[in-house]
Amino acid sequence: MFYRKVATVLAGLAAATPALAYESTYNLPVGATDISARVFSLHMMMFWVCVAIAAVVFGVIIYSLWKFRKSTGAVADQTLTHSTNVEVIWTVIPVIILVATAIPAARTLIAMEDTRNSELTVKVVGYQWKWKYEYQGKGVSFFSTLAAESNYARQLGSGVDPTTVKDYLLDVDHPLVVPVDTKVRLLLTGNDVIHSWWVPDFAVKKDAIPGYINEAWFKANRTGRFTGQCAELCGRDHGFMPIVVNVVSKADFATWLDAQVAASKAGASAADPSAPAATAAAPTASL
Ligand SMILES: [Cu+2]
Repeated sequence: MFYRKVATVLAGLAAATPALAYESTYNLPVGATDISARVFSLHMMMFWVCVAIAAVVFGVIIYSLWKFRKSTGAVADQTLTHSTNVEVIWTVIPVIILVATAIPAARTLIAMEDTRNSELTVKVVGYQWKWKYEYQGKGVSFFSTLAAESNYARQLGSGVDPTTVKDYLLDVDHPLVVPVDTKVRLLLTGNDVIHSWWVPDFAVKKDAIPGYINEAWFKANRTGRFTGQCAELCGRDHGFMPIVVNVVSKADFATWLDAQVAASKAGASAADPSAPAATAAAPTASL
C-alpha cells in the first residue's frame, strides 16, 4: 500500500529527528521514558510535515503572486472553473498525509494506555493543594506538599526574594520515590476537585477526578529528579502543589521502602515519613 510507504518514510524521519533536535527550552523535553521519546519524535515528525506543507503551499502562492502580477499584463483565466483532477488530487494527498501520520500516533496512544504488566502501583490522590501517594500493597503512603522554603518565600511580606530559593515552587517535602527501569502504574483520583498529575519528562498528564480512577504509567530509563505540577486549575493554591519524582536505583528503592515500612510500623505517622533528600525546614509564615 502506498500510504504504508509514506508512513515508513515519515517514521524514518521521526527516528532521525532526535539526532537533529537538540534539547531546547523552547521545545518539548525528550524526557526520561521511551514513551516521552516517542511523543517527542511524533511532535518533530508533525513539525516537519507542517514545514513541508507550508513550504509547498506558500511557495506556490508567492510564486503565483510574483509571476502573474498585474504590472506584467497578467489576465485571469475565465475558462477553467472546474477540474475534477485537481479536486481529486487535493483531496487524496491530505487524506494520505493524515492516515500516514495517524498510524504512528495511534500506536503511541495505545502504548500509553497499556498499563498491563506493571511492577509497582501507586495511587495518586489530588487534594487542595497537595498530593497523596499510596504504594499499593506496600503499606506506605504519605502526603507531598510544597517545600517549606518555597511556601515561606511565596507569602506576602516574607521578605525573601523567590529568585534566591532553589527550585522555587518546584520542590516538595516528600517526593514520590520510584525505582528506575520499572513499570510504575498510577491510579489517579481526586479528593475534592479535579486536579491533574503532570510530569513532562515522563509524558504523563492525567486528570485526577473525584469519584473516578484514571490510569497512567511510566517507566523511567534513568535515575534523577523530575518535576511537574498540577495541570488543572483547582482553586486558590493551584500553583502551589508541585510534583517531584525521585527515580532511584532498584537497590536504593528497596532500602527506602524498607525504611518507610519500618517507620510506619514503629508508630510514626504514615502521613509524615522521612523521605530521602528531605528539605531543611524553613520558618513557617504567619500571616
Ligand atoms: Cu490541583
